[in-house]
Amino acid sequence: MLAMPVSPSPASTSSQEDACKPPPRNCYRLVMLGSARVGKTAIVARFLFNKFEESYTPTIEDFHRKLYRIRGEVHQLDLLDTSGNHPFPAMRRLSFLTGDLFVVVFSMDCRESFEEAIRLREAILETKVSATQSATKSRRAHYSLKVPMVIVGNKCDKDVKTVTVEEAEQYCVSQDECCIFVEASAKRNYHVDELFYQLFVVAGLPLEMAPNHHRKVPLTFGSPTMLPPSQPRHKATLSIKRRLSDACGVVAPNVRRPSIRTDLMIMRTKTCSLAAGNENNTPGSRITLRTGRPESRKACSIQ
Ligand SMILES: Nc1nc2c(ncn2[C@@H]2O[C@H](COP(=O)(O)OP(=O)(O)OP(=O)(O)O)[C@@H](O)[C@H]2O)c(=O)[nH]1
Ligand SMILES: [Mg+2]
Repeated sequence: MLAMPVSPSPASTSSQEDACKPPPRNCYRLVMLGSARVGKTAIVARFLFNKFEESYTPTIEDFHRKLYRIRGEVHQLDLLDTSGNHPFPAMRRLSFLTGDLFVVVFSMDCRESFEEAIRLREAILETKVSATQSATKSRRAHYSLKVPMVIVGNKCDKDVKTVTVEEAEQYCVSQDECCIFVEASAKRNYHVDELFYQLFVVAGLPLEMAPNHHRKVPLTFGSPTMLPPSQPRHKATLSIKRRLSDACGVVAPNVRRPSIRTDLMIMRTKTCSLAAGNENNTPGSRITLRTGRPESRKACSIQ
């Protein structure tokens, strides 16, 4: 996110993959957070593979990548699926700082997980603000951040619910316009596409990235991570519907998680860029950092 370009992580190696390399400004990291067993991994599995597993396998940390070609440009979405047990607090903090977009999940039948989702949102914002204050070496500035975030009430297929849609919605409304609530069920495939669509809307990212808005490219298409060639320039004059149908995406296979060292570099770049208050009004820019005085407001952007 944020104004300073961050190089895509060195997960791709071959020259064919290099041909599909997105410019740094088109690389985004989405972090899945929430209590254990609320359905984070199930939501990711629906989003990437349209699959659902009844059995439960606790996650330690999983990393996925999806590549898109949208209106001639390559975009890269990295997904970090975290553990609800957060065995490594330092890793969790790193995920707050390297994340551009967040999906914070709770289960509609578990009140404690809703309270944890609220704590997580607060922790993400506090961590980003305090890292920014350290970078500027200023404790006086009052920062408020807008971070694209969907709070998901998963397992809405369950008969017994201990959290109401109204209170979850009310909480998000009390935050800012970049925080929205979506009720979903990974099991029934209810609103899973919708929650990602809403997230891309508030983040200002291309809406073609949402599951139903691009063509899925089969892995058998040449090199596994090879996206079809971009369309000729004159396609820009085509109707929106036609251009949307030209968007395509593929889940990159066998992607390694970037090293912690790379993450630390990404974190430093993003924090410094937030602290610099670098202005960038490109579409796709929604992460904002505001100082207390309106006249000195600066915007930071997803790059
Ligand atoms: N009824 C119902 N069950 C679900 C739903 N989503 C996930 N589950 C089940 O809930 C259990 C936990 O799902 P996971 O996706 O593994 O949960 P998680 O949040 O990733 O858990 P950790 O990795 O431990 O943090 C699994 O048995 C899933 O099958 C849902 O929408 N409805
Ligand atoms: Mg999991």
